[in-house]
Amino acid sequence: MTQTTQHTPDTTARQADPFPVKGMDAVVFAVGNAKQAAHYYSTAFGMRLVAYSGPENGSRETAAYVLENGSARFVFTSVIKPSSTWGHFLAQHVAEHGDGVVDLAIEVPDARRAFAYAVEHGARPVTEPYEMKDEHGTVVLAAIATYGETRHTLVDRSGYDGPYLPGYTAAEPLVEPPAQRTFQAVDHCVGNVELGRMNEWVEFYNKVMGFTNMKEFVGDDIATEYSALMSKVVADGTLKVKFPINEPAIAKKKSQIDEYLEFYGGAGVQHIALNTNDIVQTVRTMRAAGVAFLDTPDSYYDTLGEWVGDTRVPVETLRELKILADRDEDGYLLQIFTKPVQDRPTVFFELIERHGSMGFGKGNFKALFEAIEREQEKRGNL
Ligand code: TYF
Ligand code: FE
Repeated sequence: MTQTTQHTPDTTARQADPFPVKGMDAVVFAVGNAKQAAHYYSTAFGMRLVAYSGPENGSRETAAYVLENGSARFVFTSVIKPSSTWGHFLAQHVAEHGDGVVDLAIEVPDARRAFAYAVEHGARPVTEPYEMKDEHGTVVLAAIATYGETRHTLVDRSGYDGPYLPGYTAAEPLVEPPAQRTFQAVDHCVGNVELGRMNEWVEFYNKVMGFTNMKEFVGDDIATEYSALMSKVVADGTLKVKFPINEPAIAKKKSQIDEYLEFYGGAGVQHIALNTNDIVQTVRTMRAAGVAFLDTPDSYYDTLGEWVGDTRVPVETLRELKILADRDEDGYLLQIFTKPVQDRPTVFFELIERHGSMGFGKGNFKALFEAIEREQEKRGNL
């Protein structure tokens, strides 16, 4: 196997971080119907609406709903009537890609410096640094392009204490949030890129953001044997922002990455992983609310105990809920994947409960990719 089991970044000089980040600021989705998306992520994912922008508070072109769960922040935005460049971009994005992620916004201590560094190191500028102000203070924003039509907005909100950004007003949760929080942070955000372009995008993050490679990856041999994809992970020096990048591999079957690229209409965000402290309760809550997760065969659980050892959750509970488990020298993790959350076989979510392990579940890649292939087959795309 080309996968190694060390998860510390390959960095030698950690003292002078050229591109300091505070963490993910928001995952911004462009969707056909943000009002209904806000409802789904409230009722099915247990998130809470905290801010809103729309015609009622002066935004006549777009509506946007900001939902949070711990430090995880999702923004769902729709076009009401396009007039500006942004409105036309959103309308075209939804037409071409369906519901998807337009922006993986990163919180930084200094957006001007981050933008300048990124552009000097080869990033394509999307939006020059600018300030937004209201009675809550000032936010500095800038944006650079990444794979496909996705962007990274760089956000300095240290001088701001409003509910999200100027232009947004505070909002109340749409429904009573679940008794126990379903998840509390974004663990990683995965991009799918075109065949042969993974290394380019890994180098992009190396150069533009000073991100380093984590040592977990899916290499050539695994790719041709069963995964039909190659994958590498880049992360900032503190591992707060982790971006795996996948590309399709030529294998016996049509790659799940090719299926994504075909239906998304190019490169884009494939999945968002969410940290939970109690994956069992979260999966129960989300399943009860109608969220569909990938299935795992019983045979996986018949042998799981032999290699994964003891985990917080008995194997029989993992089997009941189809939760996957993996262990490395740092500890273990529990994870599960939703099916795609829109009609196109594109964006999905992962729930991950980490106990020491900083990996991505490489011990599950075979079972996981077989489960994804069963779904591809049902869709007639294998
Ligand atoms: O983020 C990861 O690397 C894991 C595994 O299409 C994974 O969640 C990798 C590729 C993929 C689905 C999951
Ligand atoms: Fe993942």
